[in-house]
Amino acid sequence: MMIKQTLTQWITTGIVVSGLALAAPAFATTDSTNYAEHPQAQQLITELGDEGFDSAEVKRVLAGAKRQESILKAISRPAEKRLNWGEYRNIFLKSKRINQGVSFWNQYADELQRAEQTYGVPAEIIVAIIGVETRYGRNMGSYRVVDALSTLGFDYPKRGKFFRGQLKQYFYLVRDEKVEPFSLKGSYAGAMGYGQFIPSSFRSFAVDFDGDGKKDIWNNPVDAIGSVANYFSAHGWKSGEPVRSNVVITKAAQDEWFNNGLKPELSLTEWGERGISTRNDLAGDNMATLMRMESNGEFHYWFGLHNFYVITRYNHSRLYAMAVYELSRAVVEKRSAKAG
Ligand SMILES: [Ca+2]
Repeated sequence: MMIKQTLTQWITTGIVVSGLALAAPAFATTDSTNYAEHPQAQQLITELGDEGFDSAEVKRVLAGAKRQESILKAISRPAEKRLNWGEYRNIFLKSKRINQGVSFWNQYADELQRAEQTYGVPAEIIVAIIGVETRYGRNMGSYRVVDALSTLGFDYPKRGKFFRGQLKQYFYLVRDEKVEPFSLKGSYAGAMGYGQFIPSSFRSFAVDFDGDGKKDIWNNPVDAIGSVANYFSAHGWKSGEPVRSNVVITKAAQDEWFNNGLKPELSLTEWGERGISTRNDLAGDNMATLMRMESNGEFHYWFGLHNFYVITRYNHSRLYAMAVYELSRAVVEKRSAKAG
């Protein structure tokens, strides 16, 4: 039950800025990039050499990596920054994705139940993550991971350090998993497999959930299910607790109270003292963040609770977490309707 406010009543807040077309950045095209010769590659080569890697092999891989202009374009305009909630929701809450979620759940019902029992993370959240990330494995990305991480590590200064760190993790990953460095595919940001793990997440959270000795999140949905559940467990998912609640605004609210960070910063009792409460039956010591999202010219309000915050640890976006949650509910409802 959400409170709706018309767009015109709120437009003065300046929050409604969507659909702004970004001009395509003019990147130089170079076919002859040799990342092994890049000034910032030397540190990586040295570090990996010091940590026991063969420097000639590291250089061979970097020299084989290709700069991809489309990666630089894609990362500069992520959907989370271009779309409002209504537009974003429309991508992920279509009946096709909901129905495919029911099928995925039914196909892996035993494994999802085992993941729920092992990690305390509900099946529908695992299903929804894999559904939002890759449409249940149908779209896991077609870039070579080594190209994505090298392009962003060496030619995207804004986040180059982060992606060079992921590239380093990738060298460990392919060594540990005994895979050919050029063989793995992923998203433009180097996210891999059913759940789109970046290399550091793979190394920290991927599990061999079917016991065949391999952590295969690329081809094995059972390993992906266990890995997503383990990620959520490690990031503090609290079994049986709610994700969000409705909001009742009884006093004039200050603009800066809305969408003020992802981490719940006040308890429901403290929000109540500000005149913001909920109709849900929740203890006052639940921590909450106050959210306002635009859809079809209306604003929608929710409290994001602890488990909402945990979903944002997978992708630091409230739109993302909201889409995952709503897809999880839609799949539950469709599945029980079909069973009934
Ligand atoms: Ca396995």
